[in-house]
Amino acid sequence: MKNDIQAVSEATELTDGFHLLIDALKMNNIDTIYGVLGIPVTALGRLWQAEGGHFYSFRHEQHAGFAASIAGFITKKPGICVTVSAPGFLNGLTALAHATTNCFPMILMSGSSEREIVDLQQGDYEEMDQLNIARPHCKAAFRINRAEDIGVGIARAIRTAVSGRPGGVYLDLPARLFTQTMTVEEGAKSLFVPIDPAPAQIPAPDAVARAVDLIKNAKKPLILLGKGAAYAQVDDSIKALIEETGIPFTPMSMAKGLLSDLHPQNAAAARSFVLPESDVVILIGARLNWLLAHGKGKTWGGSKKFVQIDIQSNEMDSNVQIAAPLVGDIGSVVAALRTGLKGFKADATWMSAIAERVAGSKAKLAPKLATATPLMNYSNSLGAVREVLKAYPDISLVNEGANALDNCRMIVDQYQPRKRLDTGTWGVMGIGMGYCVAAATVTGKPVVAVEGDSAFGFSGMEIETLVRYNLPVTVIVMNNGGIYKGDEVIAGAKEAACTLFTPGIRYDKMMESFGGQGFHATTPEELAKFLKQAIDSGKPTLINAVIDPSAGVESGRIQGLNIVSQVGKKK
Ligand code: FYN
Ligand code: ADP
Ligand code: MG
Repeated sequence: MKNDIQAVSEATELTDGFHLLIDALKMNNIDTIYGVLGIPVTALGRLWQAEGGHFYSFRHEQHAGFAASIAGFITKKPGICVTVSAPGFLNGLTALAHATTNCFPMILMSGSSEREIVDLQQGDYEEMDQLNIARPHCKAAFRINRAEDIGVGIARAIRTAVSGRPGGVYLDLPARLFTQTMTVEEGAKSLFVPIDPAPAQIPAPDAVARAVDLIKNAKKPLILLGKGAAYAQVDDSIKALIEETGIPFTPMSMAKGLLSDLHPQNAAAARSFVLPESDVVILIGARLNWLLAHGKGKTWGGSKKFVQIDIQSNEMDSNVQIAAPLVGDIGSVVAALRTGLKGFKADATWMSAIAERVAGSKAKLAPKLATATPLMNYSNSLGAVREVLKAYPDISLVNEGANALDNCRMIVDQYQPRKRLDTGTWGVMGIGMGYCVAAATVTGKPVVAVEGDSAFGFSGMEIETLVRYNLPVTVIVMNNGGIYKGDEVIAGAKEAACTLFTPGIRYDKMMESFGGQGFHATTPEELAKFLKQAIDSGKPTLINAVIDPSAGVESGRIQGLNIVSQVGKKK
């Protein structure tokens, strides 16, 4: 019996949907697919690999999807995720929605069943109207029905994902498409590469003048860097704007490292001082959403004027009035601002007041990081991690959890752009192992994941994927035995408290059973030693870091969002 590969290569004059799809992706400089295979896309994976493409195969589609989403963030090229129909598609859809919400370019390609049967609801194998289900969760959803449309379908998907505000695109691939044939010559003619898929968007000169005027008259200007600024890959130009003007900056979580956290103008350690105290805030690729208290309230203090740089025009005024909207791509807008602000220097007394607060916060934090406790807590364990990672400025740090997330963001410094990869706009748990696979394969550099034990559980099975591809990933599970805390007792509960896991789990043994390295760390010294050893070995490793079950606080630093019942509470 001939397999698909032999059959097609013998019929040299014909090509088919499988091959056209592969050719279209390759000519667009896409070399990696993340996915889970099965009906009707298995042969696509086989052919892709046979033709030299990378295929990273996962145990669950959601993690393949998260991998694709973060690959998009790191590279500015759409990350590609391939799934089977109905359930596989739905599993991937969470990641597509996540990519869209976070403004990461990604394309989810799912095989789908026969439309004639699906549309009449006649009960096909994995019957589902995938195209319509995907629509609200992405920038655009397309279906390619004919082999001759594959070229235009891929071009449209790529342009949609990367142009303007980046986001997720769904591409529906009916099973029948893959086996449709065309002559090789016609097929080649039908494929093309989109010209300038993410065109520059130059800001209007009067908009720039308005912003320059506002900034020049500010007494206490502040630059707020969001993950859009990190995504834009104009690191040098943003750094120059900050250094030339002397304006202090504070990064949002995934913008940490765009300028080193140790940069003298970094105001992150004085966040609760600079946000209310500043008078003009320049948002670069950051939205005034929940993570920024919607630009109002006590987080921001009294009157404030915002300059906002964003490629999406209707992001302006989403929460409060924007005094100087700068609609355009960050590269073009920052260049225009630098020209307009030439010679301007922010008041040095403002910067020195901030520097004093920063030094104070750091001095307050330092002893907590170095104080030993009978069982590790978040401060001393992450203090140890911070010290080790100083020697590895180019590792990617994946981070999720509640306390594990908030403490790691505060304690562990970042030195290079796009190296901190975390839960993002949704605060989603489950990004962990998918992000690790993508970060390792895209950068070719080591990855360290700091994972809450609850967060790790969402993607834990994917450590087999890390082992299978022998990726240089070290996963630290901050094991306190529960969600938030591991010692909760609920009076009157029939079962163990609903926030608890089995006490004393050995996640390191799980890694060993798959063939990776496992370590069990009970002190900051052990954690530091194993972490260094793991990174240097380049082998997939899991460190089970035993954290005091009573350490941690409800919902980390966003307690205010975790509402509690007031019924029966004493006034
Ligand atoms: C920061 N800080 C520091 C330092 N860096 N102190 C000392 N040294 C250093 N290097 C201080 C900073 O000034 C803050 O203190 C505090 O540490 C926290 O800093 P952060 O993280 O910048 O500020 P904050 O208020 O926590 O940030 C708000 C936030 C962020 C909403 C943007 O918390 C965030 O990204 N949250 C995501 C949460 C999430 O998604 N969780 C997942 C779901 S968990 P003060 O200045 O004193 O305030 C489900 O339960
Ligand atoms: P954070 O969560 O770090 O604050 P957000 O995800 O809220 O960041 O905001 C990122 C913003 O960056 C989005 O509004 C998006 O439209 C914008 N953006 C992304 N890429 C670019 C770019 N190249 N030029 C301009 N704006 C961009
Ligand atoms: Mg926990």
